[in-house]
Amino acid sequence: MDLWVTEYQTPSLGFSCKVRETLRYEKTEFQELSVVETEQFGKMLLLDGMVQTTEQDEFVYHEMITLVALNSHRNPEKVLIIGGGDGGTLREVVKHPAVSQATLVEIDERVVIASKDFFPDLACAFSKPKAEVLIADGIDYVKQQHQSFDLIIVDSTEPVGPAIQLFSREFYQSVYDALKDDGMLVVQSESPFYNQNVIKMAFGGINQVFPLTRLYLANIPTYPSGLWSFTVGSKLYDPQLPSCSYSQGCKYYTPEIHQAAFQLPAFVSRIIE
Ligand code: AG3
Repeated sequence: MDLWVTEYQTPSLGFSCKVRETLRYEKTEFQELSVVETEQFGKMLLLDGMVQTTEQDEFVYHEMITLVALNSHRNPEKVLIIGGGDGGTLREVVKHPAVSQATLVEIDERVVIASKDFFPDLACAFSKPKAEVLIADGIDYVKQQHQSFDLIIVDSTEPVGPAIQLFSREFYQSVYDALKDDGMLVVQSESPFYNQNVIKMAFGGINQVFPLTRLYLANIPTYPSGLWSFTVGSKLYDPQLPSCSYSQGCKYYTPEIHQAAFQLPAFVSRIIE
């Protein structure tokens, strides 16, 4: 038996991993969810055929989507995570000493359940005292909040299916209103090689709403092209300037990486000009 899983990253490019075992395959109310055990990256979670996380490289994404903002906001006490049902982002947030409460709002409970069943290193966050997990629509949840959070992190899938509105200007405006006066927003904004339109949409939308918008990069081997972008919108603090160097137990993030991540290749700068 030669079993492989392939994500079609573009219509003419596939990323394939040899599979030892299929651990779960289901159609949830919102999407198609699979968990496979790969030879190369350990267990892998896919939603609608797109790699979300793997045991071997999850640390890059989860450290980088959290620590850049957590270490540049002066007092990130209350944090909201939209999506991120696997728990990896939540794990990094609750570890940070400045955080006193982290709320995760995930639309699809089956993702949380898959994580509890197969990814103990991610799901460990759910039971931490600082963590609150809600199964709800993040867009509706954010609309009901007013100046309640220091930091909001959007750990979404690609802008297809339930996630599409998470890349709209209207949503960024509700996030702005849900943040305190010195609040920050971080979103995952896809690959500069294959998803330039998504970067333009995220960066452009955030830039219309927030006084300060910045893009930074990280290397994630299982995501399309391996080069991944994040966009920050900030009301006050410059995300490029860390005020705290917390990086305990990190495998990717360092204070130097924090600075370096904002140095953009010329073709990436041009996308957001
Ligand atoms: N969320 C972003 C995954 C995007 C990957 N895209 C792809 N494979 N085409 C990851 C969730 C991890 N907590």
